Amino acid sequence: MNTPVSIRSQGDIAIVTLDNPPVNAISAAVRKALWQAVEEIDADPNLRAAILICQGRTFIAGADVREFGQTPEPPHLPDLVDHLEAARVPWIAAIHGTALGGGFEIAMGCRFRVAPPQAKIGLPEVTLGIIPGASGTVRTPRLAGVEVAVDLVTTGKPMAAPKAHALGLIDAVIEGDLEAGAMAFATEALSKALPAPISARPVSTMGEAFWEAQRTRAAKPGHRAPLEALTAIRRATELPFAQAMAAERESFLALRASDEAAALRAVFFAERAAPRPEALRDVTPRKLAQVGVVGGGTMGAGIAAALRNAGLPVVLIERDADALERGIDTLRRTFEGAIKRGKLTEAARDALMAGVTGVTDYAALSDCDLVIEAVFEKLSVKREVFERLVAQCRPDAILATNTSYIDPREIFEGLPGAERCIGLHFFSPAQIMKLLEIVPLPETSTEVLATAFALAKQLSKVPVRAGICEGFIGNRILKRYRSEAESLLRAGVPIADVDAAMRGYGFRMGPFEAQDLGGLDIAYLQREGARAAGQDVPETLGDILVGAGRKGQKTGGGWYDYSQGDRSPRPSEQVAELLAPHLSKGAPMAEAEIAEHLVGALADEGRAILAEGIADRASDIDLVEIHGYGFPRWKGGPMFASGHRD
Ligand code: T1G
Ligand code: NAD
Repeated sequence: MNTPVSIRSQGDIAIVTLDNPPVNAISAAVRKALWQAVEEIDADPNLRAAILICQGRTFIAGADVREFGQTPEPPHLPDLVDHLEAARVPWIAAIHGTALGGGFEIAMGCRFRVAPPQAKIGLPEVTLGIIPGASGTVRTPRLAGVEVAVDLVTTGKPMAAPKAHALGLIDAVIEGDLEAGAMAFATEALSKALPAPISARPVSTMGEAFWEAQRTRAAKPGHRAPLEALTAIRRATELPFAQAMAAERESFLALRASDEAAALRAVFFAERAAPRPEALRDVTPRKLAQVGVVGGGTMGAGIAAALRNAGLPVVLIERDADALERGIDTLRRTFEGAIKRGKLTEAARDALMAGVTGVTDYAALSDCDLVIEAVFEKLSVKREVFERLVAQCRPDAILATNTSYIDPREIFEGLPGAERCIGLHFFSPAQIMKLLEIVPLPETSTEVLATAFALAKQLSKVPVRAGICEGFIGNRILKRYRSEAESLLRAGVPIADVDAAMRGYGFRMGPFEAQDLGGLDIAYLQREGARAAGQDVPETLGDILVGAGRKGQKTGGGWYDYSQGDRSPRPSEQVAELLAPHLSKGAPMAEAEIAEHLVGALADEGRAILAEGIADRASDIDLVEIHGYGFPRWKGGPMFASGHRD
């Protein structure tokens, strides 16, 4: 029979190798095989220790997410972890890649954990809407203390091996060959008294103030898992081990069947399907050795930073020396921000900047494989840029525009080589936001399209194909969202109630607060442009505010008033007066009803977008909303939340 586990021995140490591609997820077959391995090794009196090591790109990535909808088959994971811990011989987990969720729980069933410096450990269950279900909330505080456990379990963020070592989560960081290092560690460990199994170690209790502070920090509206995780850790500090385990299991099983877990699983799989559209399966993307960026403003500098972070050399071109200096400065400030947040060293910043060539002469773009244009949002400016690009770039170089609204067919119209032209719509700040809308022209070749998807993967972005329409997928839905939010105001719902309702739903900001932050003038200018072009665009409430000079926080007020240096919104008397003639006196609306109304509008527009073929799948629309517009991930996106599944 084909088993995912093989055992060999070296002297008195067994080496147990798990091989279950692609990520050694713990399926029922893996649980059975590991259980069996414990028994076999215990039955061999010549063996004194066992090393658990994995094949492939990573140690165990956790429970098999694909089995979550099914009835779990024995042996159950918590029992397997106990079985490992109670084995006659001590086990040593040799962790490469990532030990996540059930993978780290198995490692905690082992008496020791060792890992190379690049490895990571983590308990990401909350990101799947569940809590650890095999002692993560109960063993972690016994292993490394309550604070460390709370951090790992409630944020779900992975932790690098050196930090995990410093905090006591792993026992040694191994340089060089992992198996050889683990063997040496095992031999040394066998010469000393063994530490107590984790379940037998003491755990400290924390006061009410600690738990209260943690609840406040971890709470996210409508997201149960982080608070349940906190409760489970608290129980682990107050109840005996076995009782805490039983309670953890109960909570885990209840959450596994919850709406938020279903939503987060759907997003998990949608994100992994997105970079590989079925239609491009057999198309080989082109290699990109050098990328040009035209325009070093907000977007151009951000795009250049994203490209550099992925290791691509960049040629940044601006219209004159002054603008170039500003662009290079913006780019450098982006990296300074990362240094301040402790994410980048100064040496790394210097290396990133050294890979940027700033120019004002288009001839410098002649070697680029791809050029991304991010100049002013004006058709004539963009057309002029592309005329120069066509003259200076290689005839096969891919030419991309970052336009938000302009029809890319108009931008490229009449230029030779439309098969190499494409829209690449990044979001601001481009080095941080995960979404990339990929907008092919009718003529774009599949090779160019596949290269755009491959670039997204290289930049760690979530790519979504969007068809051509005003605003593509995201900004088209945003327009509908804002217009529906205004229609609620017209019906008499107060501005602050709409924002509070959307925050209560899980957005970080409501639609009006978000406009005040980003500025009301951008959408206003876009509407004005459409009006100037003869389109019938009715006056919005936002137009009235811009007309009165209220463009958002940057002008001291938009939908709300702001005091200088303070970003907290205060209801505005001036706004009340300006809008009064346009608002009716309606009955108050409950927050849930407001949210339902607005999410329903997002999904309605999404359905129209699907029907027109602007998006390929409902889950793509959900990814756009989650990664570009702050839709709460645990609600799955507007399509998922409205019951629309692919
Ligand atoms: N189950 C099933 N399939 C998984 C999987 C998992 N846990 N993790 C990844 N895959 C698939 C994925 O769908 C893709 O498949 C392929 O593996 C490569 O993934 C009891 C209940 C490990 C860091 O949340 O974070 O344990 O699309 O493209 O970039 O307490 O995968 O190729 O067919 O992401 O190299 C907790 C999730 C589970 C880990 C590798 N574990 N995985 O990244 O590859 S809950 C997680 C990851 C749990 C216990 C609880 C990453 C990775 P396909 P990839 P990668
Ligand atoms: P911006 O005004 O900050 O930057 C534009 C830059 O282009 C300026 O630095 C300008 O000097 C430069 N430029 C103008 N003409 C040029 C030329 N001929 N050659 C070289 N450089 C030239 O604008 P932005 O916000 O970065 O927007 C750029 C594009 O990205 C627009 O099409 C916009 O719609 C789109 N976009 C913006 C956002 C956003 O949130 N700001 C998001 C997505 C897409």
